[in-house]
Amino acid sequence: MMLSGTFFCVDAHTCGNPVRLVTSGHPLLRGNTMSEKRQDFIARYDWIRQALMFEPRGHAMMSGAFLYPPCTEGADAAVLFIETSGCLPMCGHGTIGTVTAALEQGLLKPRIPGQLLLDVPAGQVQVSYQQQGDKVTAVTIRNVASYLAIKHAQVQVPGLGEINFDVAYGGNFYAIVEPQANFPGLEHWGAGEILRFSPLLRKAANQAYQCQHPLDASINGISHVQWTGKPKTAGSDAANAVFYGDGAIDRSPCGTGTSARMAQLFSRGELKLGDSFVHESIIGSQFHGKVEAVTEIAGQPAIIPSIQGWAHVYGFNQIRVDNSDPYATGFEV
Ligand code: PYC
Repeated sequence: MMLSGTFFCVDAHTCGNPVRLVTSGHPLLRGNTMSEKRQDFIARYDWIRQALMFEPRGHAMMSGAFLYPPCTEGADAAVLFIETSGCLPMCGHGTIGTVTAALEQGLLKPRIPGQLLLDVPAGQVQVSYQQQGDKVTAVTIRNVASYLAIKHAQVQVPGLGEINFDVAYGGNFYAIVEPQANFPGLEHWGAGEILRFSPLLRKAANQAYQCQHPLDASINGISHVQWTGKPKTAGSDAANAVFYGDGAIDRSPCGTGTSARMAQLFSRGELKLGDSFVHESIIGSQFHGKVEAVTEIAGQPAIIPSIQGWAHVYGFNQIRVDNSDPYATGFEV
């Protein structure tokens, strides 16, 4: 059912990628966990996501969140992520932007200053942040357990040929493509190639391989493609470009993508416990990652990664959705 409504939003960006924190118009969601509430939102309220994320109110990269009361004892709040690609189980740049906007606007009151515990659909994340006056200057997320799900996968991509990749989980499942015969490395590609080949690779990968989170069957399928290459910015260890939705390239280095990449590198011994990993986006913005702990998920080796980044609030938006508008739930081109 499609309804009308007015939504107040704090618009921000995390290292260049948008975060629209919706501060009113929250639907009442069924379920005891954020995973259950996410599924209820998808079943009954997806029109809100479509209206606020797609054109003409949003754009291909648009991404946002709603804050909800916590689902577990001890947590400060819960986050529901909305995006052009759907309702993500976890979003790193989204968490950094949500925390920054919510703290600066007085929408979150941490019980312990400088720290937050957040329920998200993929589990729980610990957040620490720094402030200078009223400005939040940095946010660090201790993310959900991240792991290498499929090693040495291979598909034929029309126009490219055979592409080898790994699939890793960092809150979403990523096909991670490293330089190889038919992919010269990100530094040799432009946005045109990423936008052209990513959906083809994702489709072929999802046809050939199945992935499902061992503890939550509602988290499944390869939703994002991560192309890797050499960095351009001083201090970066590596560069990536993450494709999501139908036509988006993350302008940030992607928090869950960076977590997945760290899990992949850890599994090969290229990162060790305590190592840091500075990841650079397609526009040169950086996330500072670290392997915080080694753990396991259902018997599979995994890591707890952290990602640090910053966000800036740039506007306040009152968005009206009216079901007499033929584009009430937006469109994609
Ligand atoms: O930062 O985790 C992230 C993310 C997911 C999709 C876009 N950004």
